[in-house]
Amino acid sequence: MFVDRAIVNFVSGMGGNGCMSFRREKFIPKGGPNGGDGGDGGDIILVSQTGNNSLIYFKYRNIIRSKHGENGKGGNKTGKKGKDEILFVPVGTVVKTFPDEKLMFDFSADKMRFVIAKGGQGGWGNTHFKSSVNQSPRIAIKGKPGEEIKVILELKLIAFAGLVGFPNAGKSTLISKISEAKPKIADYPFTTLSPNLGVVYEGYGSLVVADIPGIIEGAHKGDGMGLDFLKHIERNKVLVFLIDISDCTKTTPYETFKILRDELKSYKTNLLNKKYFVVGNKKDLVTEMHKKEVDKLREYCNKKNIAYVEISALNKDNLSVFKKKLFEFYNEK
Ligand SMILES: Nc1nc2c(ncn2[C@@H]2O[C@H](COP(=O)(O)OP(=O)(O)OP(=O)(O)O)[C@@H](O)[C@H]2O)c(=O)[nH]1
Ligand SMILES: [Mg+2]
Repeated sequence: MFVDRAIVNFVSGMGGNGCMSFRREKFIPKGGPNGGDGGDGGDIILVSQTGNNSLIYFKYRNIIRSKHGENGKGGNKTGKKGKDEILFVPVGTVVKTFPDEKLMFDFSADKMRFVIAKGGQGGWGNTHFKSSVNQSPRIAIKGKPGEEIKVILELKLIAFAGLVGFPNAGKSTLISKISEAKPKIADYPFTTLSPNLGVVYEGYGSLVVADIPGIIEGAHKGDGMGLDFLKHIERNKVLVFLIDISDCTKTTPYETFKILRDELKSYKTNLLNKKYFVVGNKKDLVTEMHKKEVDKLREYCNKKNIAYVEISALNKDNLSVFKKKLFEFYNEK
């Protein structure tokens, strides 16, 4: 199950009490104070981790606690510090206050640490209070309580791959077949008006794919859906050029691919430096008449060493090969 929001109470451990004690040994009639300090309570620390894609761990835990510190003991023994509770969250998690949703922390990269609740301080034992005027202090301090905080953990999805294609190419159909996403699908252009995200699983791995509104010639000047979707593409690591290979009415599949590349280039040249591969969709509809045009796109990709996969999103044909390719890119460093 994919979980992108959880409300959690964190309660860190109390500090241990300071100890009141005096040395009592044979031949030492008036031993001084020797009560040790209490140990601090354990902290609760969140750490971001790539490869972790869900907040499911937090979903059914209403309260998460760390351990209390141990009390100080005689013989100047300091109590043991309570064990820290270290919890992993996906990169892209934000911590917000409850209930007013103010941003507290943004895990924007791997291995970031945030102490969400600090353990209570251990109390001083009576040794600490010894002074020239008070040789035998009969005072020790109790450990401080830990912190208690209720927050919202939310996962901002950062899509690994973006589906780039003309309107009607089948982008929404594809994402609906490889993930739980349920975007609107229809036989007319500009069905998708804002990006849909879907999580794709393979074995133990998972990644996020974005279904982006269709791109047309002139998109970089604001035509069609305008520039909004191009902004989304900028955050994707890999671009998937999805091309309807059954459609040669206005442009051939090869020309379609070229127009898409040109649009990205006109928007921002560095978009062309992103890793990408090409997917020919609607192979079930390719007629004898257009086969040659499909060959042209495939041969071009082969020649240029661009990975090319042919699928029918609607019939789920060859989707396992498509997913495999996605994860190949994902696992590349
Ligand atoms: N025969 C066939 N039809 C498909 C295939 N994939 C998608 N379609 C159909 O193509 C039409 C457009 O599909 P969508 O998934 O809405 O296309 P889109 O790329 O998301 O379109 P926009 O959101 O408008 O950019 C729908 O009628 C789909 O049923 C396929 O592999 N084969
Ligand atoms: Mg769509």
